[in-house]
Amino acid sequence: MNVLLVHPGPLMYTKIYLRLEPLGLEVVASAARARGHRVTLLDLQVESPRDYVRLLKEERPDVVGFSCNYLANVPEIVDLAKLTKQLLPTTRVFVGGHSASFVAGAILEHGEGAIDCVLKGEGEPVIGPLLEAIADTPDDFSLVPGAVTRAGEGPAVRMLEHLDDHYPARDLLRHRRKYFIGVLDPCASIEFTRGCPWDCSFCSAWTFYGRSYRVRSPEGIVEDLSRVQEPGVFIVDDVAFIQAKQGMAIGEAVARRGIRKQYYLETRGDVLLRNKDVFRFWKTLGLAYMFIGIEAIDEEGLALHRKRITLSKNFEALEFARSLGITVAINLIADPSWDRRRFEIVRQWCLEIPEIVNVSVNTPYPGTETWHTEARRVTTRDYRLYDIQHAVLPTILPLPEFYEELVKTQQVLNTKHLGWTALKSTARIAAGHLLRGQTNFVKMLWKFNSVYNPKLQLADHARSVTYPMPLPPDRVPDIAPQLLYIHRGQGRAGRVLDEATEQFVETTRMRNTG
Ligand code: B12
Ligand code: SF4
Repeated sequence: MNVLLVHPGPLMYTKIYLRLEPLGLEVVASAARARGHRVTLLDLQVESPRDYVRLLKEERPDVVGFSCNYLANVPEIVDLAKLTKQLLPTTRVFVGGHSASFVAGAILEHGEGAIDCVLKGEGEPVIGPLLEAIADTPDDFSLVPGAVTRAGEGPAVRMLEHLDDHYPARDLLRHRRKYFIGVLDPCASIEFTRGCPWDCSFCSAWTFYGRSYRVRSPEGIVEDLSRVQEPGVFIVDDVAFIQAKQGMAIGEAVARRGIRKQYYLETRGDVLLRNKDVFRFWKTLGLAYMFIGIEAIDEEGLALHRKRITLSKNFEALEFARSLGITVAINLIADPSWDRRRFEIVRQWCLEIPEIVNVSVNTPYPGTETWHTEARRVTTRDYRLYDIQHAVLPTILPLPEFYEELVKTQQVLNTKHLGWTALKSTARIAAGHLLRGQTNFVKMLWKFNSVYNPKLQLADHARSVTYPMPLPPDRVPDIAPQLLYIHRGQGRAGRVLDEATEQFVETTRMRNTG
């Protein structure tokens, strides 16, 4: 079959700091190709809706599949699906990905018949069966695992058996030089592990994968890395190097193969402290950037997000990360309960530390525990505002003041790490990029004020809402994980962790529970 896979356009975040290849779609494309299908891939982060229409007319695909990892992209995807059916009425349209899995029924409703199916869960094991079902019985996908149609839900989602089975189809992207993160310009993405064994209340990474944790083999990873052309590599794992043994094994395989890249990764403070040798080793292999989800600078905030880590451990982790001599970025979650004083305290703290501080807004997402506890308080049902840059819960400060304070706090990052200050300290790197025709990093330095603007953020709340997001049916006082999971939780059996690491996860998990 002739298949077109599409990643939707950028959200606020990707307009400045980074833009990454749609890795999920690339592995789905790879699995479809392995079954003999012809695949075209379009990334609307770097191409325009006009390119999409042109491709539809040129390719006349039998099937169009959209990737919906981000809730904020739902309206855009629904509109594109409707446009697709207008132009090519017999083309089958489906949607997959992280967020689509949690709001499958609503997406079908919004589509009013333009979306034939939402495919829940991991795409690799089911894309083949779906395409074959479309070829055989174009109006009935009811036997495809994870398929949700207006007629009902198919058999349970299927989990990929071996992460090494599909290498991302990186060759399908036409503008690979547009992907970057900070000075890693251009930058590719790679996955070492999948899933997270923790269960933070604001996060849906664990509910999607049923708290499983799977690893790729060092050989598979090295093979994948050796195919990457870009000098920068973003490791997309939720928490990198949870298991020291695996981190070391991958590192040794990379060193043996003589691969030299610059890496970005994200991890937890306690994992960093537990596996210091792994991170030191990776520094020698090219680890350049690290992101730590600190989330709060007080114990109360950490408990609220059920982060299972103490403040002192987080600060110790920051000290260690600094000692590695790499660029460290951290995230803090701004709560709608913050008043001016609280913002000021956080701002001062951000100014005092050398790290890049990213401030996001506490947002209950479908698929998280907070969605079930907080959803009735939401002030908007506009999907587009669920991008962790807008307030969707009632704020203590009047909303215009909340945004003023938020952007003022985010401005610290702009002052410290963007604009001329950044150019001075990275002049040689920037000049090198420009000589090679790479402009993403340099352009990023002056974009902050055009994207982060309290007035624009406030105005976003006044837009009319064509597709209102549904709320959960009833308040559930005790949310059983089974109600949240997309892939069924299999307990320890679903986690490839040695005994000591499993214990470490459980100890940190139990900390802070009442
Ligand atoms: C890497 C990553 C990013 C990258 C973006 C990469 C990209 N271009 O897509 C960056 C760093 C830019 C990013 C940014 C953001 N992210 Co992010 N990100 C992730 C992360 C850690 C991994 C995604 C990944 O690449 N996984 C590996 C690939 C192989 O898996 P995958 O993409 O999920 O694809 C699989 C399935 O979803 C499915 N699938 C996907 N697409 C399709 C399509 C079809 C047709 C089918 C059948 C199946 C299918 O099959 C794939 C293979 O199994 C996830 C967490 C997670 N564990 O999923 C968060 C996550 C997706 N991000 C999240 C958020 C909130 C954001 C931000 C809004 C804010 C932020 N600061 O993080 C921004 C906005 C980004 C934007 N669109 O502009 C949330 C999503 C919340 C939500 N419900 O919307 C997640 C779940 C993190 C979390 N713990 O809450 N992110
Ligand atoms: S440790 Fe990170 S990825 Fe894992 S559940 Fe918590 S926030 Fe999500």
